[in-house]
Amino acid sequence: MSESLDASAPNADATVAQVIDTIAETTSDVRTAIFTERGHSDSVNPTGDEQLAADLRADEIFEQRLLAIDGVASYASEEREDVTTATGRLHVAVDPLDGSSNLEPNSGMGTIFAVYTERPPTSGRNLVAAGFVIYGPVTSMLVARDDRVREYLLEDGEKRLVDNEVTVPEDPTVFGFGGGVDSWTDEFEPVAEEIREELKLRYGGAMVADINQVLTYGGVFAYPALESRPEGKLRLQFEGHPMAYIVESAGGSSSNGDGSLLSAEPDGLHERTPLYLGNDELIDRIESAVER
Ligand code: AHM
Ligand code: MG
Repeated sequence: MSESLDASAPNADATVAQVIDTIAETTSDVRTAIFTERGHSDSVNPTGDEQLAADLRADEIFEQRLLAIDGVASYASEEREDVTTATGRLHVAVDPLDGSSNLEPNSGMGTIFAVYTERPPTSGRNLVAAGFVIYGPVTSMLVARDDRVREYLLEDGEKRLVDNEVTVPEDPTVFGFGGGVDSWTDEFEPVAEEIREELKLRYGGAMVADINQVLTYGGVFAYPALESRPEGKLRLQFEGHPMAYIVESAGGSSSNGDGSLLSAEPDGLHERTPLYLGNDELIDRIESAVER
């Protein structure tokens, strides 16, 4: 499922490795930003969410560190309108601080990253690697590359491998659905209700942590199309594609309600999408119910 790298790009593999190691190293600075930048900013991001000082700081840190890598041709972020370009072959898209509304209640947050062979906005089929970091009780990192997902614990920027092949467990246990029951559509509500009766609720307000529940215990995470917002809340390029790449690489499925999220091509960099991620059987059931 991952695209093979262009033979004319001999440094691409090395660049991917450098991106992953750089993100691992940068997490210490992001942890510091979470500790020191506790306030609001007076700006909103391109999708209209209020930006916290920590969102802006994390974005600056990743832009600076990732564009310093020779092979990185551009940096795109959920927190900035335009793609910043440099020279190189690979393109990195980042959600610098996912779940930042959890900053105040001191709950889980993370960083999501995606490495593309084309400059965003682009299809998920152009991904060559994706991953996320969780700033939880410990800092952990999941990396999907070459059809395999690996999990690391991070200490002082160093990666320690703890799982060489993360797979979605066969028997699903947990579900987490965003958006609020009152705002669900007539198509989603009945299948959501069925699943609610079968599985145990795990929803924390940061998809990095909620997707990691699914990877750990099996189940489903969804931020569906809403009555008031048919396009959903989460962003295809920064959240949908990388999470779909990770979950599919771990043997699960993804959908936007109309097929794999990886096949979805955004018209704009900050386009939103409904998203459904988890065990195949659950995603099939949801997709049949909500099909657009
Ligand atoms: P962010 O990237 O701006 O922090 O927002 C994304 C987060 C996701 O991690 C999470 O699943 C969702 O927003 C939670 O939204 P809600 O507060 O509506 O439950
Ligand atoms: Mg996010």
